[in-house]
Amino acid sequence: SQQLKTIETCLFNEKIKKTLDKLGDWNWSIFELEHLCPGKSMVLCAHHIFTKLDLFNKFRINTHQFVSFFTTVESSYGSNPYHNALHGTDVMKSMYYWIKSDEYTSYIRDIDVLVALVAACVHDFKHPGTNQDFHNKTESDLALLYNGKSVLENLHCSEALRLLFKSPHHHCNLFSGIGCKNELNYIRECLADMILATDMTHHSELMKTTREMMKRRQEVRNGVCQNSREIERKNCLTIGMHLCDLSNPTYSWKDCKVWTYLLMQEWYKQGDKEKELGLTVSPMMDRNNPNVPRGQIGFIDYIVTPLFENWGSLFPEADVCLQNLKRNRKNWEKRLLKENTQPAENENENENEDQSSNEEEAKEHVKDLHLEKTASKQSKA
Ligand code: 8BR
Ligand code: ZN
Ligand code: ZN
Repeated sequence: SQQLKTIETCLFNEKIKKTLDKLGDWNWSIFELEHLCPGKSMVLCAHHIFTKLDLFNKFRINTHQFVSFFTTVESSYGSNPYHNALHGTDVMKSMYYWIKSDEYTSYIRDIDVLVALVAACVHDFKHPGTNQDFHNKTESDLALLYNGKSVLENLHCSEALRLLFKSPHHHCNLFSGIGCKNELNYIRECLADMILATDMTHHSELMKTTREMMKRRQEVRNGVCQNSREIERKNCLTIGMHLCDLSNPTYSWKDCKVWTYLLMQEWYKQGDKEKELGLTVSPMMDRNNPNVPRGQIGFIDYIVTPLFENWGSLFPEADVCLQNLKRNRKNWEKRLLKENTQPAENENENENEDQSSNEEEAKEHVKDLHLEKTASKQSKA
């Protein structure tokens, strides 16, 4: 098929090959790949990872269905500044980092590896660009459909399952090589559990489960109880997924800034809608009253650091994440100080180079996303 040929051409490109070769590093940047092949990062990353992990053979995955599935997910994800296919791909590449850890994979089975990668890709599929709170307070169809609970995550999951199992002629059924009914039911269940776990309202519950895992592991080490790996399988998957979703502050400073900038663009758009509707503007979403460094420091201190510290006591591969997190927190702190010492009217004059280059870069990226949209429209026409 044409889609397959396009992918193969990309995979022969030396620059793309070189970039993909480093995909397993925590500090690897998805933006670099996206610049080389706009709108194709997801299918290329998935192809690279599935090949490395021998998933095509292990699960008898048909290449055409593989390409159809990931190409369709990528082109129909939605073109939000933040919640778009690139974020899905980014979460998959972070999931791959944990899957490369022997300690992590000792808790899960081969089928879980496959499901975790797919779940990461689709975990924000068809995101409307506004958060759950917005849907509930505007009594949107989505809020009514899902009774105000995990409305976005239910949408992501339902749309993904529909694409996988209900697309005409099983066109996108990545799992068509799996004959066993039980195994297929397990896949569906596991996909749903992982995607629904990305709802932030489950955060404290997942933190509690992490602490229980830490305690049980200590007990296993002390010989007090039996090896608990089977009990921990689901926990590793759901917590791992939630952690990958919240990884931005643990990346390189450059990527951390770009992702934050993109999230803010999306939040300000929601803020604008709230103003239009005469609603109270949600915290952090008012473009006339930005509070980014303080918001990020709060997010790092209360959410991301505790999560990664606990996770790090289970998986030593988290060291690099914790180091980045510390540095990034310092950088936000510097910005906060600067904002507080500089009078607002001087803001533009004294704009540091760092900030403006960050925004330029992010804008450049947003442009790419629009290109991708037109490109996929053209290819459909
Ligand atoms: P989703 O990707 O499913 O939206 O989950 C991530 C959530 O974490 C965001 O919606 C947001 O509420 C919060 N968050 C904050 Br605060 N800062 C973030 C950042 N820099 N990157 C990602 N998420 C962030
Ligand atoms: Zn989400
Ligand atoms: Zn997400």
